[in-house]
Amino acid sequence: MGDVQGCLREFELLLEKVNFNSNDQLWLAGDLINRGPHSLEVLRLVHSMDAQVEVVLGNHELHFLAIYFGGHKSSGSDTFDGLLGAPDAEQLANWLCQQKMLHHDSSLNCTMTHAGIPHIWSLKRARVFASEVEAVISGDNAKVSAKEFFAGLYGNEPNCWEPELSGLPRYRLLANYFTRMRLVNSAGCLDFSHKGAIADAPAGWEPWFKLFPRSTDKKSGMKLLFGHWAALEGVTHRDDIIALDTGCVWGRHLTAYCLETAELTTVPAVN
Ligand SMILES: [Mn+2]
Repeated sequence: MGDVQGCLREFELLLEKVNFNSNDQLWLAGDLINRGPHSLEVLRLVHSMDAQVEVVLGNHELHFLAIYFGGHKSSGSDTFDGLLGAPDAEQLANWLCQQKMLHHDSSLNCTMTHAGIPHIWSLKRARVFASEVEAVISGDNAKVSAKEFFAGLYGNEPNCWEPELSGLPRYRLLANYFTRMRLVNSAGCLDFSHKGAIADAPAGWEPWFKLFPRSTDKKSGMKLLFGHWAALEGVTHRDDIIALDTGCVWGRHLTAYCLETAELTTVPAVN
């Protein structure tokens, strides 16, 4: 499922509509929280489904963790005050710190990240880079603590990948690729200004998935699932790259994609 963003009612309705039961697994593409009305309740529900859920972190989870652990303040557009003040906020924040930046299932040959994977990395390399960020967030990096990472998370620089990058700039950029990427140039640099439709992209910049190499074997080729970019309205023009954010929090739809059948199920936004 794509970005729930605190839309509890639609999330529950979509789980009902796909007949989600105790034998099923649910993959969530990140941005469970913020902008919508029920961040705390959505996070509690997903946390309670832990054994059946694969979550990758989105920019809104990282933003919440940057406030909770990194000393940052909420902005006026944030809607997770209820979560920040909840008695179980620490438990939920710690649980988020154990979640992934990238989830890969080799038997299904499917990979999910919140924003995508840039064409300059192989899938193998992306998995290594994701695990680097996961180690920092879960407190397993000897040089950069989770607190330092969250304190220094914000920023658009550097915006071009270089293997030599180290320390905080490396992990900030990796987190930006996995959670904020939309447009890239041919060198794989990130643009942070454009959030709208592809047709309005500035010259020299393209959606990351347009440059991402297609698997040579169409039948056994891997699938890539992502959220984050509501303005795409679920359209990538590629059957191997699935855009799941269909703008529920903006009054459109919440979408589920069945990994076995490629069937899409949606529920409209409630309000
Ligand atoms: Mn996002």
